[in-house]
Order: sequence, then structure tokens, then C-alpha cells
Amino acid sequence: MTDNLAPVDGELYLIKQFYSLPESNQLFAQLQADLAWQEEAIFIYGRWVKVPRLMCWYGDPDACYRYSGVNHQPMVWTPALQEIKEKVESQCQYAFNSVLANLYRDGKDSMGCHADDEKELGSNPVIASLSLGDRRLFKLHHKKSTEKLDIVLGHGDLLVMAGTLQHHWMHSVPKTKKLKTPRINLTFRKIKTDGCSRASAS
Ligand SMILES: O=C(O)CCC(=O)C(=O)O
Ligand SMILES: [Mn+2]
Repeated sequence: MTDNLAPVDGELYLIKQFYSLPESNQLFAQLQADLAWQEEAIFIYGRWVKVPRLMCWYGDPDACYRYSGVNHQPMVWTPALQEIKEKVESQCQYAFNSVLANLYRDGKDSMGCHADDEKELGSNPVIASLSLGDRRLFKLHHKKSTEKLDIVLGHGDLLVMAGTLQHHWMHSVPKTKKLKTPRINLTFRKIKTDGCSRASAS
């Protein structure tokens, strides 16, 4: 792995150009065309609000996951996702059972500030995040000290979050006024397989 970019309280590794430019171009085109991108909506403050990006969830049949307030059953791995998963697993020496795919159509699409700290991810999750397409800013801030960390994620880069990072840091992909072409992000995760039964009981 590379150096740990997190100054304290967790692990954050950036592998630039995990995929080469030609490979990244090919994967971007294939995933944009083949994945079952969906527009989600969440119910907040008494009304339905569209999530500002497209999403879909793939994985092993029992890797059920709750996001946007709804339980999601995984779709079956596509050959491209399966192949990427295996390369990412070999880099991380860690077995994933699912992937959340996000498509940011332009600079107005974004991901709000959050930590990936859902119970079904376990205590110190390893999350491997592959970026394809236009580069976007990935912002982190420490929950207590508010220390900030800005990372630019480019075409073919792999970011790995591990250790106690999700306990202590929040992250986001903010909107930008800069002209942006689409970006795909894949976050490989290991979901505890009783995830949805627990989530739906709460
Ligand atoms: O798009 C990204 O780089 C971040 C995605 C993310 O944080 C997530 O899916 O939880
Ligand atoms: Mn996240």
C-alpha cells in the first residue's frame, strides 16, 4: 500500500491510476452503459427529495443494504464489476461482497457529508473506492478537531478507507460550479449478511 494520508484516527490510502488510462476509459464506458442506474428519492421534512446522483447496488445475494432510507437487494454482479472486484480484493487483501455504484452526472450532482458507519458494515470497515471519469474533490473532516483533508479523485484512482477512519472522520463529494462531465464511483464493501433484517427491525 501507499502512505497513510490520514494524519490521525484511521487509515486512508490513495493508489493513483490503479487502472491505466485506456483501461479506465473502457471501464467507464462499459459501466455507464451497462449498470442499472436509478434515481432514488428520500423522504425528509415531509416531502420526497431526489438524491442528487444516480445509484445502484450489486453484490452477493445475501448482501442486503439500507441506503436512502430503503432496504436494497443487490443485483447480480456483472462480469465487469466481478473483474474489478477481484483486482481490488487482490490490492487490499480483503474480501468484499458488494459494491455501491454512484454516477455524478455533472457538477450539480454530489454526496453529502457522512461516515460509512452503518451497523451492517461492522466496526472498522475496509471500503475501497474506485473513481472513473471526471475528477472530483473528496473532502474529509475530523469530527472532533474539524481538521480538514481535501483529496482530488481522478480517472482510475483507488482510495481505500480502513481502520477507525469511519469513527472519527466524515467525508463528502461537494457540488461544484466548475464544468464537470460524468463521474462514476464504485465503493466496494463487506456487508454483514444479516444487515437488512436488522435494519428493517429498527
Ligand atoms: O463518490 C465518492 O467518491 C464517495 C462515495 C461515498 O462516499 C459513498 O458511496 O459512501
Ligand atoms: Mn461514503
